[in-house]
Amino acid sequence: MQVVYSPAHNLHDIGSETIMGVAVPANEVAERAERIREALDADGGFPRREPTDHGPDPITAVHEPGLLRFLGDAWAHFRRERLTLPSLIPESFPVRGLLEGMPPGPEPTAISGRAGYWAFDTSTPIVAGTYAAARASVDVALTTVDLVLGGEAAAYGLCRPPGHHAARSMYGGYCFFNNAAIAAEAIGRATGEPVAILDVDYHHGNGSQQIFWDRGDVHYVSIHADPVRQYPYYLGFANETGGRGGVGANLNLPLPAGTDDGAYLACIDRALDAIVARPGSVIVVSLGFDTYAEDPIGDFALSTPVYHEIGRRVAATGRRLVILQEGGYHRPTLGANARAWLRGVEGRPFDHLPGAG
Ligand code: Q9C
Ligand code: ZN
Repeated sequence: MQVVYSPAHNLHDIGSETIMGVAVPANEVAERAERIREALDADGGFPRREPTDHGPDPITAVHEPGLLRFLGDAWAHFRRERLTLPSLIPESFPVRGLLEGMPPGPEPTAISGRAGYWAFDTSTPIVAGTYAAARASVDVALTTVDLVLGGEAAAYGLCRPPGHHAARSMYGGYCFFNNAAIAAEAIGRATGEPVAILDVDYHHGNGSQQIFWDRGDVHYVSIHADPVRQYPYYLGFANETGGRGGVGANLNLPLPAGTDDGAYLACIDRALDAIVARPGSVIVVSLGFDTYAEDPIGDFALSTPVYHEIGRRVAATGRRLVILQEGGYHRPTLGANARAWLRGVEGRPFDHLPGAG
């Protein structure tokens, strides 16, 4: 299987994030993508290429142009205002209660206010190279789409930063542009067919859900930690099934803490049954390994071998697969887990790497 990877992800080089206002070592770090790249290179069965530049139009096909403008300009603006802070993190947000009963105002002119206007959390720092890395991550996704529309049965885009928390007009959750949504939109436009997104990151992909909420031509199906106990908290419940033209085209399958291989596989079968019940020939997979037992921010209990079986079952739908990396933060096992998943897709045997997973 071909792999698309860009070294530009390294430009999004963040040392810390904040958890409830306190600086802690970042989870979403460059080492994640490097570990996966190294494991796939070592396998020998994953030829790798760099992305081609697809320009801004596929981004504004799903995102508000103001978000693209903000992210493109945020670091330069930040440097003009506050030269001493290591990264741009907002501290004030136009939340529901602040604006209640009143019309929203304009985008502020100060950088802190601008960041709060476009962000929804404080765990997504912007640094000097964030925009270049986020743009390259989109190009990775779109180049993966090109491979599949060009005839590959499946291809893998090693996207970093991830994307599924980014909504039409909002970044956050370590995500800036929604790579999977941009890919799904591009596939729909190129093929004229409905597209499915299967989101198996540990977290609900609130951004992907929001972008396609009203649309029946993109079917969003997500398996994730129940938002009553886990980020992103305010979306991802089972009763969210889509609005207007998208009624019935959104399926959330929230799961409890401790979910193990068997329970997860049963849920995968439900998700795949829902996907194949609708027309379409391509599935965009939002692939996260934060479902792994040892993930530092997740509470599921999946093993490395089950990723091979999940990949096998997803491929058994017979649909073409655009597989895009989202989260997963247990760095020592990311390579083995990605390799297992992708080998499962290809029907190659699982083979356990000593000392990993
Ligand atoms: N206690 C993805 O997996 N909150 N994003 C972290 C940790 C943000 C996860 C809090 C989690 C975002 C793509
Ligand atoms: Zn996640």
